[in-house]
Amino acid sequence: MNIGVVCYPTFGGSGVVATELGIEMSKKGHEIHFIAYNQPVRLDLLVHNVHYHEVNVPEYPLFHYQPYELALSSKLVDMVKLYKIDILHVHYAIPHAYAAYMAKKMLHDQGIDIPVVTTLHGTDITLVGSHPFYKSAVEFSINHSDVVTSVSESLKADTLRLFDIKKEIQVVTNFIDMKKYDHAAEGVCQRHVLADKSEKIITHVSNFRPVKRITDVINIFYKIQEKIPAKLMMVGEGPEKEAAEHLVEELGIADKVLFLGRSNEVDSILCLSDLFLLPSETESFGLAALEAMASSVAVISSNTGGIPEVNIDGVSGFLRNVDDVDGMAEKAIYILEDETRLTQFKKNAKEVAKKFDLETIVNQYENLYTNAINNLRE
Ligand code: GMT
Repeated sequence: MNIGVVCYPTFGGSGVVATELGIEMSKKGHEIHFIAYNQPVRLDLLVHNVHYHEVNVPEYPLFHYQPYELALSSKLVDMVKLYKIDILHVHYAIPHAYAAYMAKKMLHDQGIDIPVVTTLHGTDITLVGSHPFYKSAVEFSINHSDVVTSVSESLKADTLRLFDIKKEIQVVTNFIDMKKYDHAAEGVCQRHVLADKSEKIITHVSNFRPVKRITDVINIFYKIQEKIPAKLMMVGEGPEKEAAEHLVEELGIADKVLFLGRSNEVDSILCLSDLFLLPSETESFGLAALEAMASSVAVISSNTGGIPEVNIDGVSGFLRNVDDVDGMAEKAIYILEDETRLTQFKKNAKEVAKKFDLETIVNQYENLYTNAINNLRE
């Protein structure tokens, strides 16, 4: 198959899922065309059947807002024709599903029919998509996709609750390449680089948006380090970073918190971590938590959205209500204070993560593409 993939090219989870799925599909012999405004961060182009096509939106004085959807839909039409793309898979509904719908209509006028698969990832439904500013267009583009998938049961339920959906939504969960996380076997985890032997390593990875409740991360860690020698690794960049840096100063823990910025070395950081913190306000899935679990890192998280489908309470870690900083800190200390208990939780985390190993999920997407193409040809 020739597959067109539209995604955000940033460090966000939807872009990561889109990129890794595309790469896996290329390993199965499919021709993959990424179409985005930048090269996706996890994309390595040294593969003959993976291509990247950039969407350009030149500035023009009349435009207060650059018409990205228009440029994207034009680019999709051109790429589908030029590379004989059989199917378009768009990740994150806004504005990708809308642009794909427009492209599909334009192509139809030229005698080309192409199916569109839309994968809903999270805030395209919850925080942003259901806002009255966008709702009608998001609802329309979901209902006009040939196939709609969501990354968790919880996100599917949210979509059905927030929109008038006429399409079936298939849950295809996010996935992980377990092989990538076999660090222990490779002996590559360099704990001593970041912390003393006596210190536990706690990690948070995100794009530091308000939804991630970054100050909760700092406050939970503050309580942990009062009881247990520990370091906190803060990985990522975003609007809440400055507030977090100030809080760290105010609490007098600057020597225990490392802001590591955006990193392509997340795997190496997780490899040396003991505990992962994800106290988000809302989270459709929590790919960052799954990556941590695959690295044998126990997770303390909120119990919102799809997180309970990933982090299992009392097994791979613990879940508490959003805002329950004390409860999350208490459970973190409970795990960290006993070496045998910590080892067990870390082991469990990896076991739970195995449920999301990529092979099954990638096959699910492949079948879904084949069916969508066949349905359109019938
Ligand atoms: O929806 C977003 O906030 C953006 C998106 C992203 O691109 O980072 O994150 C969502 O998609 C991820 C991949 O499917 C999920 O793991 C995240 O839980 C989800 N984020 C939220 O729901 C806040």
